[in-house]
Amino acid sequence: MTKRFRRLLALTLSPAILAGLEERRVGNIFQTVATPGDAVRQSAILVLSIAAGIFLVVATVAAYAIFRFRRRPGDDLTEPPQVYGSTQIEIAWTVIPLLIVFVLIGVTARVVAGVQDHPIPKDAIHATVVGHQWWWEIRYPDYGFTTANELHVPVSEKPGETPTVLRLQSMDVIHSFWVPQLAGKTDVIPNRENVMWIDPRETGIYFGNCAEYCGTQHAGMLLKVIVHQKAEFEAWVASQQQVAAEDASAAAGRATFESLACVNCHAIRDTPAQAGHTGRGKFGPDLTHVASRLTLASGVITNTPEHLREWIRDPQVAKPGNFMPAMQLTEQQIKDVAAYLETLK
Ligand code: HEC
Ligand SMILES: [Cu+2]
Repeated sequence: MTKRFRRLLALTLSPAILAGLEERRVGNIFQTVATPGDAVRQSAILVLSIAAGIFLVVATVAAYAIFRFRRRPGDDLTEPPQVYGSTQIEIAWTVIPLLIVFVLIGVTARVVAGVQDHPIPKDAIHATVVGHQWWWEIRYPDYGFTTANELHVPVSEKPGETPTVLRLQSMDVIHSFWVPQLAGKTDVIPNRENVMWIDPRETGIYFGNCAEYCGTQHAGMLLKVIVHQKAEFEAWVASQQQVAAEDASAAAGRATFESLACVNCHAIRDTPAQAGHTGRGKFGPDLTHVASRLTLASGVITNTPEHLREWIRDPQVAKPGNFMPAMQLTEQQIKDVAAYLETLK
């Protein structure tokens, strides 16, 4: 089975079917572990049950009619009597669906308002998630660092205890932020900031996707939410706030990186490759701690030394159409630059 097909399955099927395939939490909207996700699950179940009820009634009546009034041998084949107009039936099939629709509107509006107006405690964590074609920039304004594609948050033992508030922005086209086990989709729209929040109650890694078609690599715009115990989250924040210690063996790679156009698109904090006011170093993911990430290229490849070298050699192989060009480096340059990036833990 191809990786992409498996990914698609993982997003649509239940974990039982997938158990042998992938050791990870799949994006199943029926296994929610956060307050907004729970609300979405409950309303989804209500809508599904109403739809199932309607289906049962219609299918039963149709099956009865088909069976009861089927053609039998010896039937005379002229048209049967035609009956026109019944005020009662017409009122019934107008009023009943209207009532059902109003119930659904009411329930949905209540869920949306409940999630939107939920009080957010003062010590909530704040992150800004910026959709780019085709990766996620993740800024922690209160902590002063930027990362990519993997959103780290603390666990909430009690509902809403330490929620993370997400400010969603787009650099280019419309994207949509969706982590099915945590919350409903929220669109990520240029020139607008949508706000949502999550309060996962179980530690672990939750998978998400861009859920609004945004171009060639839309399906390669995966994201992970990594939920830590509180102390672990604080340790992660502290390590991201530091910069990696300079490593003498990486000097050649660092010099190569800084001499190439890499720095026009990528920032590395506290080095000459710092993000500039002109937008320099902001087009691609911040690489200050690139070696600490689980994946590269928005979940498309795992972060191994070999994948990193292949990525630098030609990013178009793993993720065709993405906006990082093959930089035509020599094998030695690739080795050096990759070795340098590997030190950025
Ligand atoms: C024209 C801008 C541009 C240049 C120049 C560029 N990159 Fe990139 N790079 C990107 C973009 C955009 C991405 C994100 C691709 C995606 O996931 O769709 C990326 C992704 C990466 C990643 C993966 C980061 C992650 O966390 O997923 C690495 C590593 C990387 N680039 C290294 C380099 C190196 C090394 C150079 C120089 C040899 C370089 N880049 C040159 C734009 C650029
Ligand atoms: Cu998309």
